[in-house]
Amino acid sequence: MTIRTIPTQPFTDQKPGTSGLRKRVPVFQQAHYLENFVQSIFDSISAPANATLVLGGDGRYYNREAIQVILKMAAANGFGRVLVGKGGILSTPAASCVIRKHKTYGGIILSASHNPGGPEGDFGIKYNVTNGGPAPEKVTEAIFARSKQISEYRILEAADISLDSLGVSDLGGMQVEVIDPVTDYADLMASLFDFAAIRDLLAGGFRIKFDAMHAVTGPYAREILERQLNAPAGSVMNAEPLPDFGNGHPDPNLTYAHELVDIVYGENAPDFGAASDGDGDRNMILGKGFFVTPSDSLAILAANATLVPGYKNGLAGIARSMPTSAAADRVAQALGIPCYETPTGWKFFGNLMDAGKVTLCGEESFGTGSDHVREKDGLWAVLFWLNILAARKQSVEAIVYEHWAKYGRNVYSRHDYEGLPTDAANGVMKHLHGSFANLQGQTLGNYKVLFCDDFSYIDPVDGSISTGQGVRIGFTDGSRIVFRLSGTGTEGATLRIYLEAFEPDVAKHPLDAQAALSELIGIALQISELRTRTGREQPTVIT
Ligand code: G16
Repeated sequence: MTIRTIPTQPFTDQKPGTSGLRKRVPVFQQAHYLENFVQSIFDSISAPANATLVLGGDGRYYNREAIQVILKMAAANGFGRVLVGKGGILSTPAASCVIRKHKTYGGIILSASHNPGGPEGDFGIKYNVTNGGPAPEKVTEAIFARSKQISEYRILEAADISLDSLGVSDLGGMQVEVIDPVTDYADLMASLFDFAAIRDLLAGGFRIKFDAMHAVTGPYAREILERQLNAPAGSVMNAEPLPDFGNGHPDPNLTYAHELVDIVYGENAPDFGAASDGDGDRNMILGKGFFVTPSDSLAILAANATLVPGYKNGLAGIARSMPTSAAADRVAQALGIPCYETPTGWKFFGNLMDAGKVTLCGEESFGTGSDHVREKDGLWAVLFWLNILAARKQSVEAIVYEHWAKYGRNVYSRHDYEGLPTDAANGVMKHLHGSFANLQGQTLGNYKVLFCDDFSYIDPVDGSISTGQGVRIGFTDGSRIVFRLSGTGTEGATLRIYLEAFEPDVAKHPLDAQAALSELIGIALQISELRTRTGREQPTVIT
């Protein structure tokens, strides 16, 4: 087998976004595109000779082809061993778990998360570092810088490796070990949660429905929920991972997980519903005809953490992304523990977890996790909820209402305007930046502006600074509007408006979030001039 050095030209668009490089499949299929980015990773991470890598993805279209390329490039770049999930499958949290458990140098995860797949869909690649978490900005910036200068890459000339049976094979002197993608992860879950109590809950007739959305969590959910916890067969739906996710959009929210939503809001609904996304790191939690916002979910997990064996000694602290509601802050205050506010992106939680400053982290974008791995973790959140439900023996809805009665409710919603012309979306953000001075102190209907700024963050562990992380308009009563451009889309621009108001009065708590936020929604549209600037009348997705 010979190592070939292939001359190449840089691509200018290989800047990783919120979570790795995400592009349409045809972009990745261009000659040298994937190879350039992989070589840029290898050139930037200073891996020692014979280091071990983890490799796997969410099974989407182009996963298998990309894995073969990356294996041959890893062999040509001096790696000693690669642990690859059988069939090329590893969920994002499972990859993080494997990196940590086997103490590998890092890992490459192939996924465009919740974005659709298929020949015309999205593909993605990201590098995770030794702690199992997404590469921090200094690493992704180095990879991007390298991608703009690259002139050659190295690849082994060899036949493809079989990914479909467990075992070790040799690839030009590098060991390729095909591992079961579920075992290490399932073992970790069993070590954190009271499986016996959850088994009793399910044996007692508590019915669950988990929608894997034809994405990567199918095999994980079947093993853990149906085999280990004895949930009846069929409790996991859409369990076969498919390269195009069954033509679906594997994003666990009320719009895209409508098949599950119809079930839990329908007749004879199960007691608990949940869904996960393309790569298994996101989660949506539902009760019977009841939606738990991700922000509330984080707060409720934190408030009930000591009911769960893995967290019985309490939490060191909580972290949430800036646009996530302050519901978790109220719990942290009551528990007397710190709560950190970070920019959007799981990579910002890694330092806080490594330094032992936080145990639980969460984001409004359907992400929740803890220091058990360094990624958000969809099935972990589902098991956490099931453990709480088993311990409290109440419905999801009752637990949420009790929580609101105790802490007050941060009424919350996010309105997404997807696929906007990039110029128009940038124009909205520029207009908002230009309005700061004018908005300051202004009264808008029942609201008075207390502050407006563009969020920036100083990492308390390494002092790194991240600016331009979202426009915040704060009002004197604690309400808030946040505007941000998504960093994960691949077509045009997605503008997100995050709306939050606080309602302490328990008597008003059954209120509908959209109705309660209607005045703030109107203010957001007015001050951003979104409708006139983009020509869009309605958001594409409301969560
Ligand atoms: C990624 C990041 C998350 C982030 C989310 C949304 O999630 O890991 O931290 O909250 O994107 O980002 P944006 O608002 O920029 O689209 P995932 O599940 O796509 O990997």
